[in-house]
Amino acid sequence: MAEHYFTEQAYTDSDCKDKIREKYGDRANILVRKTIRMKGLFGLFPREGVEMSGVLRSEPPFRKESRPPMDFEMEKKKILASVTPKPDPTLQLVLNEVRTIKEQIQSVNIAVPEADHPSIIRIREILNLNDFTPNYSRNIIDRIRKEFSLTGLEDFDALQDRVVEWIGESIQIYKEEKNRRRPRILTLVGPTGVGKTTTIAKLAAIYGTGFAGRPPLSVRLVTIDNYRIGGSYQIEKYGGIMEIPVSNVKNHGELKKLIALSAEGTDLILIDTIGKNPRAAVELAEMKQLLDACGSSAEFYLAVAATTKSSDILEILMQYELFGYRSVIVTKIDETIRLGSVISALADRGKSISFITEGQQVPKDIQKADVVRFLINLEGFKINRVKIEERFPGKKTDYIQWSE
Ligand SMILES: Nc1nc2c(ncn2[C@@H]2O[C@H](COP(=O)(O)OP(=O)(O)OP(=O)(O)O)[C@@H](O)[C@H]2O)c(=O)[nH]1
Ligand SMILES: [Mg+2]
Repeated sequence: MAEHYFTEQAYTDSDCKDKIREKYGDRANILVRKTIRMKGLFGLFPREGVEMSGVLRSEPPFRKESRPPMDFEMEKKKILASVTPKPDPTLQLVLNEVRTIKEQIQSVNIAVPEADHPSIIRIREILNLNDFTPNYSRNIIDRIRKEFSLTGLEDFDALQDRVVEWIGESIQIYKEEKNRRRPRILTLVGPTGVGKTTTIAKLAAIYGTGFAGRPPLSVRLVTIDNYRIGGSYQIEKYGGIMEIPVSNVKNHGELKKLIALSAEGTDLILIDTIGKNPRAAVELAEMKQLLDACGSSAEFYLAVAATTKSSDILEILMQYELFGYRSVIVTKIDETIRLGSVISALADRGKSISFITEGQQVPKDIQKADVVRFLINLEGFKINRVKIEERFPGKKTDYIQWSE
């Protein structure tokens, strides 16, 4: 947009403004006003006057329909004349002033990033060390900026205690709902190799064998793994050792029949499924169709390995949504020191955690999910265990609650 500059002088402000309006109409934008000495009558008796300078906004573009015929050569000349600097010293001065004003306006509009306090830098480093997602870390840092004063930031221990607390608050623990229906049906779904079968075996041992002084429940194991050679072998072996019956079903009808037959005398049916690539949407839908035979009271849990990177976890959480899973079982916690990715991904999607598994041993390496367990595993923070145990008291309840 071509711009012109103007400078006008008069004895008074209003005269000067009138002059400008008369000459340039609404296009004039006065930017600078100066008091000057003006020559009086016959060049004698100088008196005070004003000088106003500014820019002329270019004419509003013509609307297409009302555009008058134009002499393009004339227009071109006019535009060229308007952009060619004139060797006028006053104009040069005005130009300089306009430039200064422009710079001032820009410096106000562009937010200069404030230098971070060393405590904030340190917290950011610790969050990175734990593989928290950039989005999760940004939220924490924003919250620090909002809630901590400069003096507050000086006390690093207090700051990190607070950050650990916020992380703890972002971990949702699954609240077991009391279930009167028997048999209770628990189905584990999830990607390949995350530890579904091992987890099913751990749960079967805990509930079905009177583990840790618990009265044994009547448990039945079910596998739908007929596609892979030896697919059902692993779970059948576990069942054999624990003396827990294992059924191998091939389709929707067989599963439905089995559940109907177990209606009497069975407390818990644990269903092991086949690991699926979360991108294999058709296969997931077929498996879902088979598992629909469990009925609407069946509880689905999604197993996710703690070693998975956060963007993959987000995709898994989404692709398995069709199973309507209640909660997530985080497996292989023992295989990573960076729990940030799983914490951030689950927090991002608002998913709760029901169990964690922390090793290959059946049934020892499974725990009911607990915030403290995640927090004490964080790297780089000095964890005040007494404080966090007070803040996040783990429920010392049974793994699965049964109402009497
Ligand atoms: N370190 C560690 N290894 C585990 C854990 N849970 C399972 N594993 C191991 O992970 C491997 C795969 O476990 P599976 O239980 O067969 O996994 P899956 O999800 O049933 O696998 P698919 O049926 O092939 O999808 C085995 O070697 C298990 O011993 C755990 O919590 N920690
Ligand atoms: Mg398996």
